Amino acid sequence: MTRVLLLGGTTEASQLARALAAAGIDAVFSYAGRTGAPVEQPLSTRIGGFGGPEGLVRCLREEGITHVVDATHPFAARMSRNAVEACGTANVPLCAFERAPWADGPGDDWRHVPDIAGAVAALPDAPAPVFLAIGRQNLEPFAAKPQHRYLLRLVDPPGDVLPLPDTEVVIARGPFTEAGDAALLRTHGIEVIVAKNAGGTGAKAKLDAARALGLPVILIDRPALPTRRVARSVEEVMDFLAHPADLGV
Ligand code: 3Y8
Ligand code: NAP
Repeated sequence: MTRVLLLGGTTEASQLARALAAAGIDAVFSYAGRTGAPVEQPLSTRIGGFGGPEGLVRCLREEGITHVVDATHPFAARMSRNAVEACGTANVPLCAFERAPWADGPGDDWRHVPDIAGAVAALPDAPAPVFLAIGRQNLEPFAAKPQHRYLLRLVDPPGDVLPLPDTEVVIARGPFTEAGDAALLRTHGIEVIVAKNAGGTGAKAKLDAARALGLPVILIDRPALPTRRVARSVEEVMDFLAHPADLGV
């Protein structure tokens, strides 16, 4: 009997949750518990960490999970690595549901950097208004360049003190629109944007707005992940659920 653990937190995960519910497939949706009020899902939902790979193995066994779909964000690297390890240990088939990275096109002025440190290094030395659109978890390294006025967009109000001296905070939850992001960039006189190469549609608006306004983007590459089966569509995930034995790695 199929019972799926869906590691969520992205647009694709929510899309897949709707498809699994519509197909009447038994599934558990999992959030890390990063935000105060995550979007409701049409599946039974658990919130919080598993307690590392060992905790995930216990969950797989106790919940009788037959398949795991890792639909977490490309930058949720620890979760993805733990899923590969735990599914190997528990011998449970795993498939990632992942969106392709964004690729620059005509009119884009993107500077690709390998990681957060690379993004800090790529920022100019002269003070500038910067839209730091990477969320809340990776702000500390930017304290190395305190001279900039940082516009931050966070899902929830920042409880603790922010590590940057000159910030303006916007509380908003995506998905965002190009018009809305263009207005945000203009209102704050933004001269450079820092973003993760998240892929997908929910965070792309700021890149489209940057192109329209002729602004440079410092784009952070995704962290490397272990080899695992990857699906690029709901149909491919459904095929994995029907035929988990196929390699398709
Ligand atoms: C908790 C669940 C859905 C999922 C929607 C997607 C799109 C909107 C755009 C900007 C970039 C950013 C951030 C972002 C987007 C989607 C998706 C996406 C980027 C929620 C959600 C959870 C999170 C966690 C949160 C992180 C933060 C990152 C904000 C829910 C809303 C910057 C990533 O305060 C914190 O601690 C927030 C942490 C991880 C990155 C960071 O390091 O701070 N997402 N985002 C999930 C959980 O608990 O398991 O609250 O409903 C989901 C979504 N956020 O169902 O429609 O699919 O990517 N999320 C980035 O891309 O750089 C915002 O502002 O332009
Ligand atoms: P991460 O750094 O890869 O994971 C850190 C720990 O958080 C994991 O080891 C695990 O804890 C727990 N965790 C992460 N995702 C989980 C999930 N879906 N269900 C249960 N536990 C989870 O993760 P992150 O980058 O903070 O991302 C957390 C959540 O936000 C994920 O759902 C992700 O899809 C979503 N998200 C992240 C980003 C981003 O930019 N990173 C963007 C959009 C959405 P244990 O070790 O205790 O098991």
